[in-house]
Amino acid sequence: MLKFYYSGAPNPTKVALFLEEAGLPYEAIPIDTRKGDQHKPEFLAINPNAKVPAIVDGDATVFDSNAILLYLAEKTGKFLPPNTPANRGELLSWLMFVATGVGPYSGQSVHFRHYAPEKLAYAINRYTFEAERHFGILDKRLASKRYMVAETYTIVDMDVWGWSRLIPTVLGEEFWAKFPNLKRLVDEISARPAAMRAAALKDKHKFKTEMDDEAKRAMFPQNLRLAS
Ligand SMILES: N[C@@H](CCC(=O)N[C@@H](CS)C(=O)NCC(=O)O)C(=O)O
Repeated sequence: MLKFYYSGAPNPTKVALFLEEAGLPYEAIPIDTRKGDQHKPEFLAINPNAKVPAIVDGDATVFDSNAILLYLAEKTGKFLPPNTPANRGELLSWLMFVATGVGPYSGQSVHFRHYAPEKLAYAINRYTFEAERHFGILDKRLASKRYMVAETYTIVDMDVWGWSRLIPTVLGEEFWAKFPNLKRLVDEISARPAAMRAAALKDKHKFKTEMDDEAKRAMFPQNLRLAS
């Protein structure tokens, strides 16, 4: 059975959404990143980048949420737009846009707003500005389209859902008012039974919630260099 290495964070949750939507049987294996599971040799053999999500599907090992979404969609033939070069181009463009823009800027915005030891105005401004700009581009796209690519619900919508549903944490609750079209898509997907199951997956395991010294060492290893 497909092994899914996960935590309750946004990147694993979008893969959980695909697995639930597609009805693929899988074994969910918790990686508690606040306890440092991501750095264990057995997990590094699966994802040398020490992050979740990752999957092992027979002899295929895939890491990085966007790569996994594309791999699973192509393998199953599900949640892809009609197979034309134009749709394929759009699919790849928006997947890469989320992978290289929405995800990293949102992650850094969360880091500097909520976890950095100092409230650095420059960093907070830089990353909230860029995260907001990226969500604005998604919102504009969705002003004239029900879904991100073609006329159907695809892996790009799942990808967008992963981080967008956390806009209150990334930017602040008040920001929803700026992205009404994106909110419409997020609300539509969040109401799907598969999305509810994906979001609830984190409750199947007791993940550590404290951001104590052990968690900071595991998740922010750059601090060790500062301390030495
Ligand atoms: N580009 C990767 C990013 C993965 C990533 O940053 N995962 C986070 C959870 S959303 C993680 O594992 N954090 C633990 C850590 O950084 O130690 C993807 O899209 O899968």
